[in-house]
Amino acid sequence: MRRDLVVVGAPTSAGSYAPGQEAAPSVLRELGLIDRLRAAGRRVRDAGDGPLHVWAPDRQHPRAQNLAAVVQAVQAVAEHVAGALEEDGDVLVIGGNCTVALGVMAALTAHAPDAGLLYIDRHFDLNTPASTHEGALDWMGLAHALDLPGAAEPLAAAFARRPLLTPEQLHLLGIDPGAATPWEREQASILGLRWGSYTDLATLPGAEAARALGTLPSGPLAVHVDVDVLDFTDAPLAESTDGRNSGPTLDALSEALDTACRDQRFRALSVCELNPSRAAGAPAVLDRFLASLQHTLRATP
Ligand SMILES: [Mn+2]
Repeated sequence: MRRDLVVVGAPTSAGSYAPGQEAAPSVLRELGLIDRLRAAGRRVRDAGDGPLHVWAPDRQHPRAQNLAAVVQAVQAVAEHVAGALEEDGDVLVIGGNCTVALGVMAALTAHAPDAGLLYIDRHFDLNTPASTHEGALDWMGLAHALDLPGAAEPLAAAFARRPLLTPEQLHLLGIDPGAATPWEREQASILGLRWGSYTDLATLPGAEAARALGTLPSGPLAVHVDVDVLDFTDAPLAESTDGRNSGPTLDALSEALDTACRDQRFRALSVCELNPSRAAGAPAVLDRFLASLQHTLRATP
């Protein structure tokens, strides 16, 4: 019997390049997210949403835009997830920006310090306000979790643990090294980060997930998905359109998630960077995505 499932929304695009991702929790709920998870046999509690933050340009802090709102959002996620873990639930977090993974890990490591994170993303998210001029914190999350040089103080110090994570607690899948900045490639190498590529995730999704799970610690497991890992032609869901004709299809990603989220250590899944307006011309993809979540989080083997 699987644990009860607590659903949390993190409707924030504060760390984005533009608005959109803040709408994902409400759009997925409207499309029947909670009922579909219940139909999958889970007992589900909808814990509601954290604070709503819609991206706006931050001209006072151009290289770390909307930092205070990003911190507030991740701290709200941490509180929600801590509450769910206290009642012995599994958690589904619908973002929002990829920074919400920090909130999940803050709660999970407070619960058990040897928690692990499987981070599925086309990007390393190892940038800092010093390494990129773009100022969008949504691809700087892991840099702050690892407290890299140049990290923004309020985000690196947002939780009781600092650094929030060590490299041994992490395994990344779906990475496009060609989309990484030179700083990110250098840091991944210095830290000895374990990662797999978007091509391997596309062709061997189950094996890639199993390989990653084998390297992660024995404590509770969080799985994080940036939907930008998906082939945008197959599944136009992400803020970033970098994935056109590359990366896993939604079916392939589902196979990886099925392996990861059915691991004995599994406690939390976060789904981020989903911009529902990307699917405006192909709305059936949102339904396919919900079907994938329903399958991944189902109660029965
Ligand atoms: Mn990404």
